[in-house]
Formats: sequence, structure tokens, C-alpha cells
Amino acid sequence: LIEELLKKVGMNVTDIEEDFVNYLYNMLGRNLASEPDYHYKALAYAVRDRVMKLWKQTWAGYHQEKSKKAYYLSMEFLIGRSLSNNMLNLGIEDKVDLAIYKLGLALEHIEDAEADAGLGNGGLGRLAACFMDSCATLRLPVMGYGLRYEYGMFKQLIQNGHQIEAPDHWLGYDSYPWEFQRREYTRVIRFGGVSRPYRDHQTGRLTVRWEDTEEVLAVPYDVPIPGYKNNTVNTLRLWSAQATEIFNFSEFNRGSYFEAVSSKAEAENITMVLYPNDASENGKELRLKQQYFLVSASLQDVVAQWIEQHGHNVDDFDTHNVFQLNDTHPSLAVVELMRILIDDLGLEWDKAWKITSNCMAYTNHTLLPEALERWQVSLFQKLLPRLLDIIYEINTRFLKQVAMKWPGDNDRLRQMSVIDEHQNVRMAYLAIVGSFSVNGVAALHSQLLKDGLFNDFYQLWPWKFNNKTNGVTQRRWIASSNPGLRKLLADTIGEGWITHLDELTAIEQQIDNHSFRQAWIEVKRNNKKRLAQLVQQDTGVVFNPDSMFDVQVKRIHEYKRQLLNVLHVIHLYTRIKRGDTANWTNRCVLIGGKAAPGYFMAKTIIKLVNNVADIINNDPEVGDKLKLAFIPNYRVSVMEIIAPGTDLSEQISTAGKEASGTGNMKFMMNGAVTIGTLDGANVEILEAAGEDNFFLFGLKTDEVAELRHQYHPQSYIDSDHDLQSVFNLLESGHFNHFEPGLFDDLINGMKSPGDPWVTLADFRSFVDAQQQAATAFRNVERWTSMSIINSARSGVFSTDRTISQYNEEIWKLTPVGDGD
Ligand code: DL6
Repeated sequence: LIEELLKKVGMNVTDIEEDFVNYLYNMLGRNLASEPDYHYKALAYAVRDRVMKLWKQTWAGYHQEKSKKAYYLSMEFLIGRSLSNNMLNLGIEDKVDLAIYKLGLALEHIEDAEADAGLGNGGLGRLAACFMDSCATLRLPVMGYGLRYEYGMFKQLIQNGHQIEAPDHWLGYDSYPWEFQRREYTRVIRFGGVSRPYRDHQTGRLTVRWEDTEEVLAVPYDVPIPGYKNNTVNTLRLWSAQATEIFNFSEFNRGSYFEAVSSKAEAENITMVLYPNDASENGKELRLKQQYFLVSASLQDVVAQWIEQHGHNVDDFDTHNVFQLNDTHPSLAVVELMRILIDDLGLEWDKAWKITSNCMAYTNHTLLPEALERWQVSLFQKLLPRLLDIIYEINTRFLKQVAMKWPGDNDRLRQMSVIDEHQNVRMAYLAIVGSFSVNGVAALHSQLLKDGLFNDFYQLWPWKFNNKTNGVTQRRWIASSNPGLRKLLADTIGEGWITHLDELTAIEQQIDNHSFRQAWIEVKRNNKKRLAQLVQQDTGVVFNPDSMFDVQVKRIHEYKRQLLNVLHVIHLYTRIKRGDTANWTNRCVLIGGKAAPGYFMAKTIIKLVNNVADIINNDPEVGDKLKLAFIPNYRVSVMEIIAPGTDLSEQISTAGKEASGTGNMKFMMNGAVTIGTLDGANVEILEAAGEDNFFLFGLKTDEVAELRHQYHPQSYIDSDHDLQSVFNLLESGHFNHFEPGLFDDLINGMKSPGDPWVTLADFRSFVDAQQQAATAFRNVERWTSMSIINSARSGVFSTDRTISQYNEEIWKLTPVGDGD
């Protein structure tokens, strides 16, 4: 019967059409004339049905084979929309399109009704989502574990040029159609209480009990992750916090109804909201609770699955399981696995440590000291006393090793201790000590980790350190978001690149083919029109598709130097105003990104962009020569329109500060040319594209470090007329006539010898590189070649390559199934 039922979920147009109508009418109680939101839900359910059989088969296959599995532990999965991606990977887009068309509806409008699942801040979370796609496509038994935040990344509104944050209730009022609650796998998570030593009378063994704790339930919601046309569907398991009934009941019995209800709310608060990456949020109790909640629920889940399959013998646990820690956020996994093995399964320390440190692998995503997590010992004492015991023990044993390696070197002991002088737990050190692999996310970044931040650890354990340059999935970032390019590629070289992005190199052979070049230009132009429409709709600014589209979209941060971009825009404006416009290239500059709510400087940068835009866009003398717009609420679905429509990709961080970047790769794949510093993965983009197809500028990492000792920003202003004009205008209040002093902090920051981002030092070479880009753009033939070459050589930036390397060098999993 079950087989029969599953067979009925047919893949042809009529089956899909019938199911869609059935969901719309019978389940949602709506009709064809209803809001697109209902059409979206009905279609999502119809598509989801087509995942179920494969999902169950994949799950069963993984268990049958008792194969080694990897778990990607991440506080963030920036999924974005799922409908079009799932249709693409299932290979049913055309059929769905036709089914919907037959009903008189447009698939595009339906797709647009889906809210982004914004369960991440930026690059780190989006990387996790791209990884999930590649793991499924490579048929690797990898499960994602994350949190099901009720409120994702905040919505950014722009009012009078300022960023205003609004809550993002992405789940809507009913359910998220892609998830399944799996209440049967609920886990109990403990907080607070005390850890008490205790002697087992029978065995005489001294153990510790973690007692008098408060308990919270972790309820899993599973999201299917289909691989590309390979009958594989992996799982992303997101945990949601719920109060235990016992917890409420005991309060209730004590006659405190109000306390019972409010403690329920407090428990459920744990997964209420995603923390926006914000230095001012560091050290927040709720954040530590979130981290432990994720880690404990996920590890309990994996251990329970192990016991179900293998019984209580965990001797081979580490040869069958590997956990990839997405930054330090889940690094408590090291401690929690020790706790489970020792307290729950009765292992001795040495055996537990061997298992734990053989199955943890840590990825670092930042070099910025302020982003390195530290948690106060006192907070651990209060929330996770048993884990603190274990951290102390890990540290004591680790420091003994350090002392053996460097006898008498007390500075080393202090420098390397997992607990610092101010009684903070250094989470990155904990992660390194407890892992067999430590990787950075681009070649330069991984080198800088070894040379700088983690040098002591590198000296101790050089074999742990490796590099895994990031990537992005071409399924979402070309095939789904750039249908024009997909078609052109399919017509020219077939569709092999959808799973083997290297095959894009074949288009370079078409570089002299006139009709291919014309088609390439046509695709870009259509994408620019689509982007211009979005910009006009969201900002009111009109972009002319004949102009160069110059784009910088990413989180707003001083190190990413949106300010340098604005200085250049102001410079172009001063040129127009003084009539210096011979051989001019018209340019539309687009900037977008969210500032952390407590990050004053970043928010002021947004205001500056908007004020400058206001002046420029309303000056008739400027006209089409220059436009500037700030796109509000930048997110995954917006990037899907931006990347295909971009000519020039701005990757202009201070060298040595951007770990990798992944937006840079999305742009490159879609035929944009990069203007960038030698930072993060830009280094590898330059290497792949070749220096003739990249606009390189700025100081290198070591030059920045050198300059910081004797940095005199004023000297750059004094010796550069253009920079002087820009500062004269800024300081005259030209962009803040009725808001005096508004930009003083930004101006003073750039003029301060302590400016860590050395913005003014790179101004001249940035302006020169921009001039080269402008000249190149006016030469359509040259630009078209550059654009084709960038896309053709972007193969290495697929997450399929990244994940293959994780697998070959760290996880060592065997693909499951044959894909048929
Ligand atoms: O690795 C993904 C992404 C990199 O591409 C960016 O360069 C980097 O800034 C980002 N890192 C973070 C750090 N957050 N923490 N911790 O988001 O990771």
C-alpha cells in the first residue's frame, strides 16, 4: 500500500497540477484567485511530496551501510528561498512551470511569494547552506545541525537614510512548508545546578553528577536538502526550544502560576532570535545558552543513533563520526562529547579524549580579534558548571603538554592557556585543542592563522593545520538565479557544469565567436534590466542599463571599507562638478548590506551612503554620469538578482582582514570583473582570472601591518588633490546640511593615525584602478572578453570542490548510493 501511495506521487505535469490544486483547495481552503502566498504554499507542498520517497530512501541507505557520517554544526544556515532550488535539484522545473501556466498562473510570481529563511548573518551562514547543497549533490552522508530561530536576521528598513531594524518573523503565521517536526527525537538539555562528586558504591569509581538543573526540551525540525538529480536527499535538523512540562509543573504546584508561565517563556526564548553579529552582544548569557543548546541536542542525537545501531560500545565511534565546527560557536561540542562519554557512558578520561579529539574538526572564519569568542568562567559556573569542570581538566592536561614541549616557558603557558588571565574561556583555543583538524577558508587566511593568531598552536601541532578555500554552489548561483546564462551555457557547452563547474573553461574557446559574444552581452543586458527594475522599485533611483553597474553588497563593516567606495563616488562627483568628464564612463553604484544594530560606525556609513546618494541623484548636472543607490534589506533572494546584473564587483577590504569572501565568487561566476585588494579569496580569484582580468589595487597584508606603526593619514590628504577635494566637500557639510556633525566620527576615524583600516592609504591606488576599470568598460570588446574569462575560470570556486577537499582530507566519507 505504501509503495502504491508513493508511486502515485507522479512526476508528470498532470500529477503536479492535480496535487497543487488539491493542496490549494483542500488543505489551504483557497482558490486560484487567492494571494500568491497561498499559491506558493500549495506548490511548496506539491514539490515537497516529490522529495519524500527519496528522503526516506537516503536516510535508510545511510543507516544500512553503517557508513561513516559527518555532521556540520553551525549556529547559522542562511538558506534563503527553497522552492526554485528544490525544483531545480529534483529536475522538475519545466514540468512545474507548465503545470502552473496551464492554471493561468505565473511561476515567477509564486516563487517571489516565498520569504527568505534568513537564519544567518552573512557569509558564514550562507556558506553552510551552500555546503549542504554540495554534500547532497556529492551523495555524502552529511547531516546539518542548527537552530530553528523564530526570528531570523532582522529586516532592514531605511528611514531618512538611517537603518531601522524590524523583526523578521520568517515562519509566518502558519508553518514553514519545508520542515517536519520530529517530536520523537526530542532531547533534554540541562542548565544551571551544581556538579557534585560522587562515589559509586558498587564499583568504587569516583564520578561527578550534574544535579539540580533546569531542563529545556530540544525539539527537532527536519528540512530536506535534495542533491542535484541524484536521488539523494540529505537532512538539515534545526532545534527548537520548548519548556518541559515537569519544569512548569513544579512551579505550578508551588502555587506560582505566573512564574510557571514566565519560566516557560524563558525556556523557549533560547531559540527565539538569531544574534546579529555584533561586538556589543559578546558575552551575552542567552547566546551561550543557544550554543550549548545546539551542541548538546545534536551530540545527544548522534550518540543516541549510535547506540541504536551499535549498542553501548563506543570504541569505534570516532572512526564512524566526524563533526565539523562552523567557527567557534559550536566549539562546546568538544566538552559536551567528553561529558556524554564520561558521565553518561562511563568511559575513562583518556579513552573519552581519544575519541573526542579524533572526531572534531574546527573551521576558523575570522582574523578579527573582536570576533574571537571568549566566555566568562563565572557565566560557565552559573549555566554549565559540569562543563566548566571538564574545561579545567582539558586545560590542565593541555598545559602539561605545552610545558613538556617548552620547559620553563611560562609566557607560552599564559599565551596558550584555554583560560585567559581575566578568567575567560578562549573558545578558539578550546576548539584547536579538541580537534584533529583546524582550517582557514582561503589560502591567505589559512597562512595568516599559522603565522599569527594561532602560531603557538601551529608550532605544537603543525599537522592539524590546513586550508579549505570557500566556494558557492553554482546550482543556486548560476543555474537557478541566472536563467539567461544557464541557457546560453547549455546551448554552447551542455549542462555538465551544473555538477562539474570546471567545464566552464570550455566557453573560453568561444571567446572569438561573434554570435556567442553577442549572446553573452545580451544576457548581461537583460540581467542588468532586471536589476535596474529592482533598484527602482526599492529605492526610486533609476539605473540606466548602458552604464557600468558597480556593486558592493555585504555586511557593513569598517574593514570591508564601504567608506573607501563612498570616497571614490564623491571623487567622481567632484570631477563632474568641475567639468573633468572627458572620456567619461557612466556608472551606477549600488551598495547594500546590514549593519549590526549596535554598531554605530556601520550605521553611520549607511546614512552617509544615503545622503551622498540624495545629492548626486538629484543633481541634473550629474544626470546619467553617476548614480548611487543603497538597496535596503540585502538578503539571499536579492543577491540572486544582483549578482547576474553586475559588471564590476567591489572586494575592497583592508588586506589581511577578510577571511575569504564568497560574494566575490558569485559575482565572478556571473561574469563580473573584480576590483579588489589582495585579501581573502581575492588572491585566488586573481590567480584564476589572470591579472589582465582583475583590477588589483592597495597595500598588501604585510605592508598594512608595517604602515600601522607610522601611519599619517593627513599626509595622503596633503599630497593628493583629489583626496583633498573629497575631504573639503565632506568636511564642509555638503552631504549633511541640516544634520551638522553627523559624519564627524567617520571623517575623524579616517584621519586618525590609529585607523586600523588605513582607508586613506589606499585611496590613490583605488581611484587609479577604478579609472582603469572605467576605461576597460568603454571598450565593449575588451570588457566582454574579461567578463567571459572570469566566468570561464570560476570553476574552482564551486563548493563541490571545497566539499570534495573537506571529504578527502578531513571527513573521509564514502558516497552513498549510485545516484540513479
Ligand atoms: O567563511 C565564510 C565567511 C568568509 O567568507 C568571510 O570572509 C568571513 O568574514 C566570514 N566570517 C564570519 C565571522 N563570524 N564569525 N565568527 O562571518 O565567513
